[in-house]
Amino acid sequence: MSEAKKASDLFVECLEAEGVEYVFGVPGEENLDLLESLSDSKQIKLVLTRHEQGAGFMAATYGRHTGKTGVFLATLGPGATNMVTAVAYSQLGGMPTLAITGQKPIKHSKQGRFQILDVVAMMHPITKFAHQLASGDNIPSRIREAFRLAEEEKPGATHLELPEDIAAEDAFTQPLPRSVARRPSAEEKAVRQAVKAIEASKKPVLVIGAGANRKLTGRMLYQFIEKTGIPFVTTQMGKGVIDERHPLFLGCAALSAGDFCHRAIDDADLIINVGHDVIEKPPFFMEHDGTQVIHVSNNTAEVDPVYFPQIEVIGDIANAIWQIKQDIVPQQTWSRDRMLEYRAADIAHSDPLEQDTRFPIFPPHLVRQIRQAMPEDGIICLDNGVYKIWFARNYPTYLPNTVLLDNALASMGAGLPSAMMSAMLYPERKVMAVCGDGGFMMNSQELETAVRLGLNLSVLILRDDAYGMIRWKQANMGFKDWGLTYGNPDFVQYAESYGAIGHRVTSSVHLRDILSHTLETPGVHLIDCPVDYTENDQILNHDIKDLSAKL
Ligand SMILES: Cc1ncc(C[n+]2csc(CCOP(=O)(O)OP(=O)(O)O)c2C)c(N)n1
Repeated sequence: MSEAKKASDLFVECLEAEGVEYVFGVPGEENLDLLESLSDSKQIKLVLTRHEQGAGFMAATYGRHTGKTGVFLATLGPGATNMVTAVAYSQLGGMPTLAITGQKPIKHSKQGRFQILDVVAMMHPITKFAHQLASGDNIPSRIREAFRLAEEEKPGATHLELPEDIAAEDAFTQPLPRSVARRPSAEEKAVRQAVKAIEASKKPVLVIGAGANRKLTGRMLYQFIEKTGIPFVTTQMGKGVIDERHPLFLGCAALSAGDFCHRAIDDADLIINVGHDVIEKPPFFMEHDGTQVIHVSNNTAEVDPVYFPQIEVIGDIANAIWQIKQDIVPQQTWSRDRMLEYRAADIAHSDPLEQDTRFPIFPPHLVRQIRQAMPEDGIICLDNGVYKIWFARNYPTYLPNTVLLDNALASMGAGLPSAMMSAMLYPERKVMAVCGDGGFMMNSQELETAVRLGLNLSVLILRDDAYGMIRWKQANMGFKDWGLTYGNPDFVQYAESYGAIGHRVTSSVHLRDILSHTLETPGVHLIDCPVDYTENDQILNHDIKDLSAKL
Protein backbone atom coordinates (compact mmCIF):
# COMPACT_ATOMS: atom_id res chain seq x y z
CA MET A 1 0.00 0.00 0.00
CA SER A 2 1.31 3.46 -0.94
CA GLU A 3 1.22 6.58 1.18
CA ALA A 4 -2.09 8.39 1.39
CA LYS A 5 -2.68 11.12 -1.15
CA LYS A 6 -5.71 12.99 -2.40
CA ALA A 7 -7.49 10.98 -5.10
CA SER A 8 -7.59 13.93 -7.54
CA ASP A 9 -3.78 14.27 -7.17
CA LEU A 10 -3.46 10.57 -7.93
CA PHE A 11 -5.74 11.07 -10.95
CA VAL A 12 -3.41 13.75 -12.33
CA GLU A 13 -0.34 11.60 -11.60
CA CYS A 14 -1.95 8.79 -13.62
CA LEU A 15 -2.60 11.17 -16.53
CA GLU A 16 1.04 12.24 -16.33
CA ALA A 17 2.17 8.62 -16.37
CA GLU A 18 0.21 8.23 -19.62
CA GLY A 19 2.16 11.13 -21.13
CA VAL A 20 -0.78 13.55 -21.25
CA GLU A 21 0.26 17.06 -22.32
CA TYR A 22 -3.08 18.84 -22.46
CA VAL A 23 -6.49 18.68 -20.84
CA PHE A 24 -9.08 20.63 -22.82
CA GLY A 25 -12.32 21.64 -21.26
CA VAL A 26 -14.91 23.66 -19.44
CA PRO A 27 -14.79 22.82 -15.72
CA GLY A 28 -17.75 22.99 -13.37
CA GLU A 29 -17.77 23.07 -9.60
CA GLU A 30 -17.79 19.28 -9.51
CA ASN A 31 -14.30 19.33 -11.12
CA LEU A 32 -12.69 21.78 -8.69
CA ASP A 33 -10.60 19.22 -6.79
CA LEU A 34 -9.26 17.93 -10.08
CA LEU A 35 -8.63 21.46 -11.30
CA GLU A 36 -6.64 22.21 -8.15
CA SER A 37 -4.58 19.06 -8.68
CA LEU A 38 -4.02 19.96 -12.35
CA SER A 39 -2.71 23.36 -11.32
CA ASP A 40 0.23 21.59 -9.65
CA SER A 41 1.18 19.62 -12.76
CA LYS A 42 4.34 20.68 -14.54
CA GLN A 43 3.53 18.40 -17.46
CA ILE A 44 -0.12 19.01 -18.24
CA LYS A 45 -1.51 22.27 -19.59
CA LEU A 46 -5.16 23.11 -19.12
CA VAL A 47 -6.68 24.53 -22.32
CA LEU A 48 -9.91 26.28 -21.49
CA THR A 49 -12.41 26.33 -24.34
CA ARG A 50 -15.72 28.15 -24.80
CA HIS A 51 -17.82 25.04 -25.32
CA GLU A 52 -17.25 21.39 -24.41
CA GLN A 53 -17.61 20.47 -28.08
CA GLY A 54 -14.60 22.64 -28.93
CA ALA A 55 -12.61 20.87 -26.22
CA GLY A 56 -13.66 17.44 -27.49
CA PHE A 57 -12.92 18.17 -31.14
CA MET A 58 -9.49 19.45 -30.12
CA ALA A 59 -8.79 16.38 -27.99
CA ALA A 60 -9.92 14.05 -30.79
CA THR A 61 -7.71 15.86 -33.30
CA TYR A 62 -4.80 15.52 -30.88
CA GLY A 63 -5.51 11.78 -30.90
CA ARG A 64 -5.77 11.67 -34.67
CA HIS A 65 -2.42 13.38 -35.23
CA THR A 66 -0.42 11.67 -32.48
CA GLY A 67 -2.08 8.28 -31.91
CA LYS A 68 -2.06 9.22 -28.21
CA THR A 69 -5.21 9.77 -26.18
CA GLY A 70 -6.59 13.32 -26.19
CA VAL A 71 -8.13 14.24 -22.84
CA PHE A 72 -11.05 16.57 -22.24
CA LEU A 73 -12.96 17.61 -19.21
CA ALA A 74 -16.47 18.77 -18.33
CA THR A 75 -18.82 18.98 -15.44
CA LEU A 76 -21.78 16.70 -14.82
CA GLY A 77 -25.21 17.01 -16.55
CA PRO A 78 -25.09 19.88 -19.05
CA GLY A 79 -21.31 19.75 -19.48
CA ALA A 80 -21.52 16.04 -20.20
CA THR A 81 -24.41 16.42 -22.65
CA ASN A 82 -22.43 19.11 -24.47
CA MET A 83 -19.57 16.63 -24.80
CA VAL A 84 -21.62 13.99 -26.53
CA THR A 85 -21.11 15.07 -30.15
CA ALA A 86 -17.35 15.20 -29.71
CA VAL A 87 -17.32 11.81 -27.99
CA ALA A 88 -19.26 10.32 -30.90
CA TYR A 89 -16.94 12.08 -33.36
CA SER A 90 -13.89 10.46 -31.79
CA GLN A 91 -15.55 7.06 -31.46
CA LEU A 92 -16.80 6.82 -35.04
CA GLY A 93 -13.73 8.52 -36.50
CA GLY A 94 -11.30 6.23 -34.67
CA MET A 95 -9.53 8.96 -32.70
CA PRO A 96 -8.39 8.05 -29.18
CA THR A 97 -9.88 10.22 -26.42
CA LEU A 98 -10.71 10.18 -22.75
CA ALA A 99 -13.67 12.31 -21.65
CA ILE A 100 -13.67 13.12 -17.94
CA THR A 101 -16.80 14.34 -16.22
CA GLY A 102 -17.51 15.35 -12.65
CA GLN A 103 -20.52 14.23 -10.62
CA LYS A 104 -22.24 15.14 -7.37
CA PRO A 105 -20.99 13.14 -4.36
CA ILE A 106 -22.15 9.55 -4.69
CA LYS A 107 -22.01 8.67 -0.97
CA HIS A 108 -23.82 11.58 0.69
CA SER A 109 -25.46 14.36 -1.29
CA LYS A 110 -27.86 17.05 -0.14
CA GLN A 111 -28.73 18.30 -3.59
CA GLY A 112 -31.47 15.92 -4.59
CA ARG A 113 -31.17 15.17 -8.27
CA PHE A 114 -30.15 18.69 -9.33
CA GLN A 115 -28.23 18.45 -12.65
CA ILE A 116 -27.86 14.72 -12.25
CA LEU A 117 -28.01 12.50 -15.29
CA ASP A 118 -26.77 8.97 -15.60
CA VAL A 119 -23.79 10.13 -17.64
CA VAL A 120 -22.07 6.74 -17.68
CA ALA A 121 -25.16 5.16 -19.22
CA MET A 122 -25.39 8.01 -21.70
CA MET A 123 -21.78 7.52 -22.76
CA HIS A 124 -22.00 3.75 -22.94
CA PRO A 125 -23.25 3.31 -26.51
CA ILE A 126 -20.84 5.90 -27.92
CA THR A 127 -17.61 4.83 -26.21
CA LYS A 128 -15.40 1.77 -25.89
CA PHE A 129 -15.42 2.13 -22.11
CA ALA A 130 -17.49 4.27 -19.72
CA HIS A 131 -17.03 3.97 -15.99
CA GLN A 132 -17.85 5.72 -12.74
CA LEU A 133 -15.00 5.81 -10.23
CA ALA A 134 -16.47 4.72 -6.93
CA SER A 135 -13.17 4.55 -5.05
CA GLY A 136 -9.97 6.59 -5.23
CA ASP A 137 -7.91 3.42 -5.09
CA ASN A 138 -9.31 2.25 -8.41
CA ILE A 139 -8.11 5.34 -10.28
CA PRO A 140 -4.79 3.87 -11.56
CA SER A 141 -6.31 0.72 -13.03
CA ARG A 142 -9.34 2.48 -14.56
CA ILE A 143 -7.20 5.19 -16.15
CA ARG A 144 -4.77 2.62 -17.56
CA GLU A 145 -7.72 0.64 -18.92
CA ALA A 146 -9.24 3.76 -20.50
CA PHE A 147 -5.99 4.65 -22.26
CA ARG A 148 -5.39 1.07 -23.35
CA LEU A 149 -8.82 0.83 -24.92
CA ALA A 150 -8.77 4.33 -26.41
CA GLU A 151 -5.50 3.65 -28.25
CA GLU A 152 -5.98 0.00 -29.19
CA GLU A 153 -7.13 -0.62 -32.79
CA LYS A 154 -9.71 0.57 -33.66
CA PRO A 155 -8.98 3.66 -31.53
CA GLY A 156 -11.94 5.53 -30.07
CA ALA A 157 -13.58 7.28 -27.15
CA THR A 158 -13.52 6.39 -23.45
CA HIS A 159 -15.16 8.07 -20.48
CA LEU A 160 -14.48 8.30 -16.75
CA GLU A 161 -16.74 9.94 -14.21
CA LEU A 162 -14.96 11.30 -11.14
CA PRO A 163 -17.56 12.23 -8.48
CA GLU A 164 -16.74 15.06 -6.10
CA ASP A 165 -16.45 12.95 -2.97
CA ILE A 166 -14.22 10.39 -4.68
CA ALA A 167 -11.95 13.17 -6.01
CA ALA A 168 -11.57 14.55 -2.48
CA GLU A 169 -10.96 11.26 -0.62
CA ASP A 170 -7.65 9.70 0.31
CA ALA A 171 -6.23 7.05 -1.99
CA PHE A 172 -3.45 4.59 -1.28
CA THR A 173 -2.44 3.32 -4.71
CA GLN A 174 -0.05 4.56 -7.40
CA PRO A 175 -0.05 4.98 -11.19
CA LEU A 176 0.37 1.82 -13.25
CA PRO A 177 3.03 1.75 -15.96
CA ARG A 178 2.02 1.84 -19.61
CA SER A 179 2.35 -1.55 -21.23
CA VAL A 180 3.62 -2.05 -24.74
CA ALA A 181 1.60 -4.67 -26.55
CA ARG A 182 2.45 -5.71 -30.09
CA ARG A 183 -0.46 -6.31 -32.41
CA PRO A 184 -0.69 -9.89 -33.66
CA SER A 185 0.50 -10.55 -37.21
CA ALA A 186 -1.72 -11.95 -39.93
CA GLU A 187 -1.64 -15.69 -40.28
CA GLU A 188 0.49 -17.11 -43.08
CA LYS A 189 -2.42 -19.14 -44.47
CA ALA A 190 -4.58 -16.03 -44.86
CA VAL A 191 -1.72 -14.19 -46.52
CA ARG A 192 -1.20 -17.08 -48.94
CA GLN A 193 -4.89 -17.17 -49.78
CA ALA A 194 -4.87 -13.44 -50.53
CA VAL A 195 -1.71 -13.69 -52.65
CA LYS A 196 -3.23 -16.55 -54.65
CA ALA A 197 -6.43 -14.62 -55.29
CA ILE A 198 -4.58 -11.48 -56.36
CA GLU A 199 -2.27 -13.43 -58.67
CA ALA A 200 -5.26 -15.17 -60.23
CA SER A 201 -7.17 -11.95 -60.83
CA LYS A 202 -7.14 -10.03 -64.11
CA LYS A 203 -7.83 -6.51 -62.92
CA PRO A 204 -6.96 -5.97 -59.25
CA VAL A 205 -7.46 -2.62 -57.57
CA LEU A 206 -6.44 -1.36 -54.16
CA VAL A 207 -8.77 0.69 -51.95
CA ILE A 208 -7.19 2.53 -49.03
CA GLY A 209 -9.43 3.42 -46.07
CA ALA A 210 -9.28 5.21 -42.73
CA GLY A 211 -7.63 2.34 -40.85
CA ALA A 212 -4.64 2.44 -43.20
CA ASN A 213 -3.83 5.97 -42.14
CA ARG A 214 -0.90 4.97 -39.96
CA LYS A 215 2.74 5.85 -40.62
CA LEU A 216 4.17 2.40 -41.22
CA THR A 217 1.13 1.20 -43.17
CA GLY A 218 1.55 4.05 -45.66
CA ARG A 219 5.16 3.09 -46.24
CA MET A 220 4.27 -0.58 -46.78
CA LEU A 221 1.42 0.30 -49.11
CA TYR A 222 3.75 2.45 -51.16
CA GLN A 223 6.18 -0.47 -51.53
CA PHE A 224 3.29 -2.76 -52.43
CA ILE A 225 2.10 -0.40 -55.17
CA GLU A 226 5.62 0.06 -56.50
CA LYS A 227 6.21 -3.69 -56.69
CA THR A 228 2.85 -4.71 -58.14
CA GLY A 229 1.81 -1.66 -60.20
CA ILE A 230 -1.73 -2.13 -58.89
CA PRO A 231 -3.65 1.19 -59.03
CA PHE A 232 -5.40 2.62 -55.99
CA VAL A 233 -8.44 4.57 -54.85
CA THR A 234 -8.80 6.10 -51.40
CA THR A 235 -11.78 6.73 -49.19
CA GLN A 236 -12.17 10.24 -47.80
CA MET A 237 -10.40 9.31 -44.57
CA GLY A 238 -7.74 7.36 -46.43
CA LYS A 239 -6.70 10.52 -48.26
CA GLY A 240 -3.00 11.27 -48.00
CA VAL A 241 -1.85 7.78 -47.01
CA ILE A 242 -0.11 7.68 -50.42
CA ASP A 243 0.86 10.84 -52.27
CA GLU A 244 -1.95 11.52 -54.75
CA ARG A 245 0.54 12.68 -57.37
CA HIS A 246 1.37 8.99 -57.81
CA PRO A 247 0.61 7.95 -61.43
CA LEU A 248 -1.45 4.98 -60.19
CA PHE A 249 -3.83 7.12 -58.11
CA LEU A 250 -7.37 6.71 -59.44
CA GLY A 251 -9.20 9.20 -57.22
CA CYS A 252 -10.94 9.60 -53.89
CA ALA A 253 -14.40 8.14 -53.35
CA ALA A 254 -16.07 11.37 -52.29
CA LEU A 255 -19.47 10.87 -53.92
CA SER A 256 -21.62 7.87 -53.08
CA ALA A 257 -21.48 6.33 -56.54
CA GLY A 258 -21.10 7.06 -60.24
CA ASP A 259 -17.87 9.06 -60.05
CA PHE A 260 -14.93 8.20 -62.30
CA CYS A 261 -13.16 6.35 -59.48
CA HIS A 262 -16.29 4.25 -58.83
CA ARG A 263 -16.32 3.20 -62.49
CA ALA A 264 -12.65 2.27 -62.17
CA ILE A 265 -13.48 0.10 -59.16
CA ASP A 266 -16.41 -1.41 -61.10
CA ASP A 267 -13.96 -2.37 -63.81
CA ALA A 268 -11.86 -4.40 -61.35
CA ASP A 269 -12.42 -8.10 -60.76
CA LEU A 270 -10.75 -8.04 -57.36
CA ILE A 271 -10.61 -5.36 -54.67
CA ILE A 272 -7.88 -5.32 -52.04
CA ASN A 273 -9.58 -3.25 -49.38
CA VAL A 274 -7.09 -2.04 -46.82
CA GLY A 275 -8.11 -0.55 -43.48
CA HIS A 276 -11.75 -0.28 -44.43
CA ASP A 277 -14.20 0.69 -41.74
CA VAL A 278 -17.91 0.38 -42.50
CA ILE A 279 -18.42 3.61 -40.61
CA GLU A 280 -17.12 5.48 -43.67
CA LYS A 281 -19.41 6.15 -46.58
CA PRO A 282 -18.79 2.96 -48.62
CA PRO A 283 -16.32 3.41 -51.51
CA PHE A 284 -18.14 0.58 -53.34
CA PHE A 285 -21.16 -1.63 -52.79
CA MET A 286 -20.65 -5.37 -52.73
CA GLU A 287 -23.14 -7.59 -54.49
CA HIS A 288 -23.75 -11.32 -54.30
CA ASP A 289 -21.69 -13.03 -57.02
CA GLY A 290 -20.05 -9.67 -57.69
CA THR A 291 -16.42 -8.60 -57.47
CA GLN A 292 -14.27 -10.51 -55.03
CA VAL A 293 -13.03 -8.51 -52.03
CA ILE A 294 -10.01 -9.09 -49.79
CA HIS A 295 -10.33 -7.30 -46.46
CA VAL A 296 -6.94 -6.43 -44.94
CA SER A 297 -7.33 -4.92 -41.51
CA ASN A 298 -6.59 -5.08 -37.82
CA ASN A 299 -10.07 -6.43 -37.20
CA THR A 300 -12.43 -8.70 -39.04
CA ALA A 301 -14.96 -6.95 -41.26
CA GLU A 302 -18.16 -5.83 -39.60
CA VAL A 303 -20.82 -7.48 -41.67
CA ASP A 304 -23.03 -5.08 -43.56
CA PRO A 305 -25.55 -5.48 -46.38
CA VAL A 306 -23.04 -3.82 -48.74
CA TYR A 307 -19.88 -5.32 -47.24
CA PHE A 308 -19.21 -9.05 -46.76
CA PRO A 309 -15.65 -9.74 -48.02
CA GLN A 310 -14.81 -13.28 -49.10
CA ILE A 311 -11.18 -13.25 -47.93
CA GLU A 312 -9.91 -11.62 -44.74
CA VAL A 313 -6.32 -11.00 -43.75
CA ILE A 314 -6.47 -9.95 -40.13
CA GLY A 315 -3.58 -8.59 -38.09
CA ASP A 316 -1.30 -5.61 -38.02
CA ILE A 317 -2.07 -3.93 -41.36
CA ALA A 318 1.48 -2.78 -42.11
CA ASN A 319 2.80 -6.26 -41.49
CA ALA A 320 0.02 -7.90 -43.51
CA ILE A 321 0.74 -5.69 -46.52
CA TRP A 322 4.44 -6.37 -46.14
CA GLN A 323 3.82 -10.13 -46.09
CA ILE A 324 1.59 -9.97 -49.17
CA LYS A 325 4.13 -7.77 -50.94
CA GLN A 326 6.98 -10.17 -50.15
CA ASP A 327 5.13 -13.21 -51.48
CA ILE A 328 3.34 -11.84 -54.49
CA VAL A 329 4.57 -12.35 -58.05
CA PRO A 330 3.31 -9.51 -60.28
CA GLN A 331 1.44 -10.90 -63.29
CA GLN A 332 1.89 -9.89 -66.93
CA THR A 333 -1.81 -10.54 -67.40
CA TRP A 334 -2.94 -7.84 -64.96
CA SER A 335 -4.58 -4.97 -66.74
CA ARG A 336 -5.19 -1.47 -65.46
CA ASP A 337 -5.50 0.54 -68.70
CA ARG A 338 -9.24 0.97 -68.47
CA MET A 339 -8.98 2.21 -64.87
CA LEU A 340 -6.35 4.75 -65.86
CA GLU A 341 -8.63 5.93 -68.68
CA TYR A 342 -11.26 6.82 -66.09
CA ARG A 343 -8.68 8.76 -64.13
CA ALA A 344 -7.54 10.65 -67.24
CA ALA A 345 -11.15 11.54 -68.04
CA ASP A 346 -11.64 12.72 -64.47
CA ILE A 347 -8.67 15.08 -64.74
CA ALA A 348 -9.78 16.32 -68.18
CA HIS A 349 -13.21 17.11 -66.73
CA SER A 350 -11.96 18.82 -63.57
CA ASP A 351 -9.21 20.89 -65.08
CA PRO A 352 -11.32 23.55 -66.85
CA LEU A 353 -13.64 23.79 -63.83
CA GLU A 354 -10.68 24.52 -61.60
CA GLN A 355 -9.66 27.35 -63.91
CA ASP A 356 -13.08 29.02 -63.83
CA THR A 357 -12.49 32.39 -62.16
CA ARG A 358 -16.10 33.51 -61.77
CA PHE A 359 -17.17 35.43 -58.68
CA PRO A 360 -18.61 34.45 -56.17
CA ILE A 361 -15.91 31.79 -56.15
CA PHE A 362 -16.52 28.51 -57.93
CA PRO A 363 -15.70 25.61 -55.55
CA PRO A 364 -13.32 23.70 -57.88
CA HIS A 365 -11.37 26.91 -58.48
CA LEU A 366 -11.21 27.53 -54.76
CA VAL A 367 -9.81 24.05 -54.18
CA ARG A 368 -7.04 24.61 -56.70
CA GLN A 369 -6.19 28.02 -55.26
CA ILE A 370 -5.86 26.61 -51.78
CA ARG A 371 -3.70 23.74 -53.00
CA GLN A 372 -1.42 26.20 -54.72
CA ALA A 373 -1.23 28.43 -51.67
CA MET A 374 -0.56 25.59 -49.22
CA PRO A 375 2.93 24.13 -48.84
CA GLU A 376 3.25 20.34 -49.25
CA ASP A 377 2.95 19.72 -45.52
CA GLY A 378 0.29 22.38 -44.93
CA ILE A 379 -2.79 21.08 -43.12
CA ILE A 380 -6.39 21.83 -44.08
CA CYS A 381 -9.17 20.96 -41.65
CA LEU A 382 -12.62 20.71 -43.19
CA ASP A 383 -15.90 21.24 -41.44
CA ASN A 384 -18.95 19.51 -42.93
CA GLY A 385 -20.75 20.91 -45.92
CA VAL A 386 -20.98 20.46 -49.63
CA TYR A 387 -17.44 21.80 -50.18
CA LYS A 388 -16.12 18.69 -48.39
CA ILE A 389 -16.99 16.68 -51.47
CA TRP A 390 -15.11 19.13 -53.69
CA PHE A 391 -12.03 18.97 -51.48
CA ALA A 392 -12.12 15.20 -51.13
CA ARG A 393 -12.42 14.82 -54.92
CA ASN A 394 -10.18 17.60 -56.17
CA TYR A 395 -7.59 18.53 -53.54
CA PRO A 396 -4.44 16.53 -54.28
CA THR A 397 -3.08 15.37 -50.95
CA TYR A 398 0.60 14.66 -50.59
CA LEU A 399 1.12 13.60 -46.98
CA PRO A 400 -0.85 11.75 -44.30
CA ASN A 401 -3.06 13.84 -42.03
CA THR A 402 -2.76 16.95 -44.16
CA VAL A 403 -6.47 16.87 -45.00
CA LEU A 404 -8.49 16.34 -41.85
CA LEU A 405 -12.10 15.64 -42.63
CA ASP A 406 -14.82 13.65 -40.96
CA ASN A 407 -16.44 11.00 -43.07
CA ALA A 408 -17.70 9.06 -40.06
CA LEU A 409 -19.99 11.12 -37.80
CA ALA A 410 -19.75 13.91 -40.39
CA SER A 411 -20.65 16.49 -37.79
CA MET A 412 -20.68 20.20 -38.43
CA GLY A 413 -18.62 22.34 -36.06
CA ALA A 414 -15.28 20.50 -35.95
CA GLY A 415 -13.40 22.45 -38.62
CA LEU A 416 -12.19 25.33 -36.45
CA PRO A 417 -11.28 23.33 -33.29
CA SER A 418 -9.49 20.68 -35.31
CA ALA A 419 -7.45 23.35 -37.11
CA MET A 420 -6.66 24.96 -33.76
CA MET A 421 -5.30 21.68 -32.48
CA SER A 422 -3.26 21.18 -35.64
CA ALA A 423 -1.77 24.67 -35.28
CA MET A 424 -0.91 23.97 -31.64
CA LEU A 425 0.80 20.69 -32.46
CA TYR A 426 2.65 21.93 -35.54
CA PRO A 427 3.46 25.61 -35.06
CA GLU A 428 6.01 25.44 -37.90
CA ARG A 429 3.41 24.32 -40.47
CA LYS A 430 0.65 26.27 -42.25
CA VAL A 431 -2.84 25.41 -41.09
CA MET A 432 -6.19 26.39 -42.57
CA ALA A 433 -9.73 25.61 -41.43
CA VAL A 434 -12.24 25.47 -44.29
CA CYS A 435 -15.80 25.88 -43.04
CA GLY A 436 -19.25 26.63 -44.39
CA ASP A 437 -20.93 29.61 -42.77
CA GLY A 438 -23.28 27.14 -41.03
CA GLY A 439 -20.57 24.86 -39.62
CA PHE A 440 -18.30 27.74 -38.65
CA MET A 441 -21.04 29.39 -36.59
CA MET A 442 -21.56 26.18 -34.62
CA ASN A 443 -18.25 26.69 -32.80
CA SER A 444 -17.20 30.18 -33.84
CA GLN A 445 -16.81 31.17 -30.19
CA GLU A 446 -13.56 29.20 -30.18
CA LEU A 447 -12.02 32.10 -32.09
CA GLU A 448 -11.49 33.58 -28.65
CA THR A 449 -9.62 30.43 -27.58
CA ALA A 450 -7.49 30.56 -30.74
CA VAL A 451 -6.60 34.20 -30.16
CA ARG A 452 -5.90 33.60 -26.46
CA LEU A 453 -3.60 30.69 -27.33
CA GLY A 454 -1.71 32.92 -29.77
CA LEU A 455 -2.20 30.51 -32.67
CA ASN A 456 -1.25 31.19 -36.27
CA LEU A 457 -4.21 30.06 -38.26
CA SER A 458 -6.33 30.89 -41.31
CA VAL A 459 -10.06 30.23 -41.17
CA LEU A 460 -11.79 30.33 -44.53
CA ILE A 461 -15.56 30.72 -44.41
CA LEU A 462 -17.41 29.70 -47.55
CA ARG A 463 -20.42 31.94 -47.41
CA ASP A 464 -23.62 31.02 -49.24
CA ASP A 465 -25.95 32.24 -46.44
CA ALA A 466 -27.54 28.78 -46.32
CA TYR A 467 -27.16 25.19 -45.22
CA GLY A 468 -25.86 24.55 -48.71
CA MET A 469 -25.43 20.80 -48.53
CA ILE A 470 -29.05 20.27 -47.53
CA ARG A 471 -30.19 22.81 -50.11
CA TRP A 472 -28.37 20.78 -52.74
CA LYS A 473 -30.00 17.53 -51.59
CA GLN A 474 -33.38 19.30 -51.48
CA ALA A 475 -32.99 20.35 -55.12
CA ASN A 476 -31.68 16.95 -56.04
CA MET A 477 -34.71 15.22 -54.55
CA GLY A 478 -37.05 17.51 -56.48
CA PHE A 479 -38.26 19.54 -53.49
CA LYS A 480 -38.79 23.28 -53.71
CA ASP A 481 -36.09 25.64 -52.41
CA TRP A 482 -37.44 26.30 -48.92
CA GLY A 483 -36.38 26.72 -45.30
CA LEU A 484 -32.60 26.58 -45.55
CA THR A 485 -31.33 30.15 -45.85
CA TYR A 486 -30.26 32.55 -43.11
CA GLY A 487 -28.35 35.77 -42.45
CA ASN A 488 -24.78 36.02 -41.25
CA PRO A 489 -22.80 38.45 -39.15
CA ASP A 490 -20.32 40.68 -40.94
CA PHE A 491 -17.45 38.21 -40.64
CA VAL A 492 -14.74 40.86 -40.88
CA GLN A 493 -16.19 42.77 -37.93
CA TYR A 494 -16.92 39.51 -36.16
CA ALA A 495 -13.23 38.52 -36.44
CA GLU A 496 -12.08 41.88 -35.22
CA SER A 497 -14.35 41.77 -32.19
CA TYR A 498 -12.39 38.67 -31.08
CA GLY A 499 -9.00 40.24 -31.76
CA ALA A 500 -8.61 38.18 -34.94
CA ILE A 501 -7.90 39.66 -38.37
CA GLY A 502 -10.76 39.81 -40.87
CA HIS A 503 -10.50 39.64 -44.66
CA ARG A 504 -13.13 39.77 -47.37
CA VAL A 505 -12.76 38.15 -50.77
CA THR A 506 -14.28 40.52 -53.34
CA SER A 507 -12.98 38.98 -56.56
CA SER A 508 -11.43 35.70 -57.57
CA VAL A 509 -8.26 37.51 -58.66
CA HIS A 510 -7.59 38.53 -55.06
CA LEU A 511 -8.34 35.14 -53.53
CA ARG A 512 -4.83 33.77 -53.97
CA ASP A 513 -3.17 36.89 -52.55
CA ILE A 514 -5.41 36.85 -49.50
CA LEU A 515 -4.72 33.15 -48.90
CA SER A 516 -0.96 33.64 -49.22
CA HIS A 517 -1.05 36.69 -47.00
CA THR A 518 -3.00 35.01 -44.19
CA LEU A 519 -0.74 31.95 -44.30
CA GLU A 520 2.39 34.08 -44.08
CA THR A 521 1.19 36.57 -41.46
CA PRO A 522 1.04 35.60 -37.77
CA GLY A 523 -2.28 35.63 -35.95
CA VAL A 524 -5.78 34.25 -36.40
CA HIS A 525 -7.24 35.23 -39.77
CA LEU A 526 -10.86 34.94 -40.77
CA ILE A 527 -11.63 35.10 -44.49
CA ASP A 528 -15.16 35.77 -45.67
CA CYS A 529 -15.36 34.11 -49.08
CA PRO A 530 -18.66 34.14 -51.03
CA VAL A 531 -19.18 30.90 -52.98
CA ASP A 532 -21.21 30.00 -56.03
CA TYR A 533 -22.98 26.72 -55.37
CA THR A 534 -25.45 27.01 -58.24
CA GLU A 535 -23.84 24.24 -60.28
CA ASN A 536 -23.19 21.71 -57.52
CA ASP A 537 -26.10 19.52 -58.53
CA GLN A 538 -25.43 19.75 -62.25
CA ILE A 539 -21.76 18.84 -61.94
CA LEU A 540 -21.68 16.42 -59.03
CA ASN A 541 -24.90 14.68 -59.77
CA HIS A 542 -25.25 14.78 -63.51
CA ASP A 543 -22.14 15.75 -65.47
CA ILE A 544 -19.72 13.46 -63.66
CA LYS A 545 -22.10 10.51 -63.69
CA ASP A 546 -23.11 10.98 -67.32
CA LEU A 547 -19.58 11.50 -68.56
CA SER A 548 -18.11 8.55 -66.69
CA ALA A 549 -20.99 6.30 -67.79
CA LYS A 550 -20.37 7.16 -71.43
CA LEU A 551 -16.69 6.27 -71.36
C1 LIG B 1 -24.18 18.98 -36.19
C2 LIG B 1 -24.82 18.74 -37.51
N1 LIG B 1 -26.06 19.22 -37.76
C3 LIG B 1 -26.64 19.02 -38.95
C4 LIG B 1 -25.98 18.33 -39.94
C5 LIG B 1 -26.66 18.10 -41.28
N2 LIG B 1 -25.94 18.92 -42.28
C6 LIG B 1 -24.96 18.40 -43.06
S1 LIG B 1 -24.24 19.53 -44.03
C7 LIG B 1 -25.29 20.73 -43.50
C8 LIG B 1 -25.21 22.12 -44.05
C9 LIG B 1 -23.85 22.73 -43.89
O1 LIG B 1 -23.96 24.10 -44.13
P1 LIG B 1 -22.68 24.98 -44.18
O2 LIG B 1 -21.80 24.70 -43.02
O3 LIG B 1 -23.05 26.39 -44.39
O4 LIG B 1 -21.89 24.42 -45.44
P2 LIG B 1 -22.38 24.39 -46.97
O5 LIG B 1 -22.97 23.05 -47.24
O6 LIG B 1 -23.37 25.51 -47.15
O7 LIG B 1 -21.13 24.62 -47.75
C10 LIG B 1 -26.17 20.25 -42.52
C11 LIG B 1 -27.21 21.07 -41.85
C12 LIG B 1 -24.71 17.82 -39.63
N3 LIG B 1 -23.99 17.11 -40.49
N4 LIG B 1 -24.13 18.06 -38.43
